[in-house]
Amino acid sequence: MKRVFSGVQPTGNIHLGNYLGALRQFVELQEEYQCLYCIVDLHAITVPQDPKELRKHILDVAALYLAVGVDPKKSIVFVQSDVPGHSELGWILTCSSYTGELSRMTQFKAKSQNKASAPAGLFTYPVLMAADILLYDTDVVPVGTDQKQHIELCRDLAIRVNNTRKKTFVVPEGRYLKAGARIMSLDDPSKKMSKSAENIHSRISLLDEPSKIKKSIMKATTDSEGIIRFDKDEKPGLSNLINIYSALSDKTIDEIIAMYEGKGYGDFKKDLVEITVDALTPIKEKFDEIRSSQELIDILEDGAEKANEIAEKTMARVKDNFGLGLK
Ligand code: ATP
Ligand code: LTN
Repeated sequence: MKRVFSGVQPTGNIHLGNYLGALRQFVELQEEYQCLYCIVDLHAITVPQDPKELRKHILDVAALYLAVGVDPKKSIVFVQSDVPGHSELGWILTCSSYTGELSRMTQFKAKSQNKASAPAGLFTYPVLMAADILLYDTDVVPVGTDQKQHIELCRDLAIRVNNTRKKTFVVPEGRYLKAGARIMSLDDPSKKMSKSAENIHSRISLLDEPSKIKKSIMKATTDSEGIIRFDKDEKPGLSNLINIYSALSDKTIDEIIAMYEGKGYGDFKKDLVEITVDALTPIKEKFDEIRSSQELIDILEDGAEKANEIAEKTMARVKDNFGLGLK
């Protein structure tokens, strides 16, 4: 069976962009692949984190994985720092990476902008991500399109090691959804919807109350033309909302445009509120049921054990091919 790996950072505010860009694919893929879904806490500490909050967010993401439909009987769900192989392989791959290629990563450039000096972890972040993926001989990595450059780096590193040593790694492919691959911020459609944006109305978090969802959608930036049509350049705000509508309703963009011919933004937004609330209510209910349960801890412990078993085999092969250790 081919293998899938993906991860989400436990940094709070998991939003509709994370859901439509990544989490929704996780559920689809578990029928056909052996899937590993990780809560990447080592990535989260590339920026300062409060320890208590970090622990809380780890369990939040784990519960959200299950709430959106990840099935622990089919998939391995675990916390990154519970498997030492991630850090170990991260270092080994750091030694096969170049500062030039890491300096070109747009996420690093964005996060270190205007700073005289940036945390080294932010710089090597994509190498740890490559380690996450290569540790499990992953074939497919479902992510949002914002991660494309990181996936390419991971492939480059795998190919580089394979070419300079014995074949060590499986070279993975990224998997990006078309609809919802990039959900934009509701208050500024030139930016991606983000966990860290200050304005809470810039995003819809998966656990938002209906009243908050309504407020954020009704406030969302559109334009003054008043005609419902899809045009990313001229009408980025409305096009983003149409995109969300399409992803949550399984209607095509053309069908949606036809439905709203002659209608105003108010009608469209009201329906979008309803569709969003209907999609998120069952997720929130399941989340509330599982978040404080012992079952959640048991699932993560069991997941770590299974992940470790796979990781240890890869690490033995990697160490052997690099000549590390005694055996
Ligand atoms: P942020 O910038 O919001 O802090 P992130 O990219 O750091 O988010 P992660 O938790 O690491 O967030 O991302 C989890 C997954 O969600 C990744 O696969 C990422 O590609 C995807 N994702 C994040 N933001 C969006 C978005 N606006 N649209 C689509 N997918 C997204
Ligand atoms: N960098 C990703 C999160 C992430 C990831 C991974 C995704 C860390 N390791 C491995 C896929 C595979 C992000 O910020 N979205």
